[in-house]
Amino acid sequence: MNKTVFFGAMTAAVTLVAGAASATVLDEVKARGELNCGVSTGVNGFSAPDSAGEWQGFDVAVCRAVAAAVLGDPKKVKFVTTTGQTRFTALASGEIDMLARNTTWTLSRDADLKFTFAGVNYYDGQGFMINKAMGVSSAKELDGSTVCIQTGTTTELNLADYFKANNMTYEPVPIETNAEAQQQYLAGACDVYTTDASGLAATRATFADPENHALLPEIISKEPLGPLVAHGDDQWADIVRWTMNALVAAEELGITSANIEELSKGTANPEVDRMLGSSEDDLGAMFGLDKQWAKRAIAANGNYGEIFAANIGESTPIGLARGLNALWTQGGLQYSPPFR
Ligand SMILES: N[C@@H](CCC(=O)N[C@@H](CS)C(=O)NCC(=O)O)C(=O)O
Repeated sequence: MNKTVFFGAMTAAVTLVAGAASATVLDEVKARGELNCGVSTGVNGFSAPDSAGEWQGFDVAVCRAVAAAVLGDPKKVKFVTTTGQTRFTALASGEIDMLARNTTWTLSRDADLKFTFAGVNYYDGQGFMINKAMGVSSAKELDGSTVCIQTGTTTELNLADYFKANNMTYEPVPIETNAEAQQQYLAGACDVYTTDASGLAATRATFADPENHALLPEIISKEPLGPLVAHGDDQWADIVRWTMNALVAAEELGITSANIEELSKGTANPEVDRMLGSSEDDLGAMFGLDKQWAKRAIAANGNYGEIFAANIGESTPIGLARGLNALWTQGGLQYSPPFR
């Protein structure tokens, strides 16, 4: 074999192997016709089935936006329930294409477990809930208490750090799901329930007597929560990241579910036109989607602010203020890089 033929054959072989190994997540999702999205087993307002069995919530909306962008239909999602313990195996094994379940972005989840966080859809921190009858007004008074705590979480680790740093002890009551935590806490099996403050607010909102339970003022950690995908497929990570960015950018640019149809006919704002697919630029083609991907993602549940207000905002029983999750233009941290 002469040199040229040999190298030609080598190149062909390498291309073949690379081709076989590179069925992308996007290809798989399209071929399946459904997005496998990992959610929690149930946190009111974030991800839980409604009375008709339809999944609803702030995290569920991220799954639906991605399905709308990729498959053209926000309903083409299979919701796969995961616990704090099972969520990472489900993602690493490919059982789910993405995880959208109040998961904190940490160094070890990134570098050791090998996941890519697509961004932060809720800036949170860990808090404590107690029954007011306990007569405690600060976490510093919790020495010797029993604490319900979900396993496989950052919550467990922060709790240990906080009590150690404050020279206090506690008795953990390990639990698997939020429903179990709620049950145990209400039954008095633990004095305190600790988790992300948003989760505490969501849980308390389902109690028959929310007024008898207090969230203590201390927030003991940073819990930047967001959706994640497995390492190894940057195109897929980009799609999830930019779908999230589209929701935030839409709020900043004033694109809402009410006006998106009208705006997508063309506006005086070139960035809006690029996002909604009415300009010459084809951003979607850069990661294997069409020109209307972002329009569909936004139309699925509205912009970030609409999703927040409808599921967990101040007019819902959960009653969360925007706080750190306000847009950067309103003093918060929600900020999308430019669409260009
Ligand atoms: N953000 C923390 C904690 C997340 C967590 O497990 N939260 C609980 C309490 S809100 C939860 O989602 N439970 C829902 C379930 O058990 O399905 C982490 O990533 O480790």
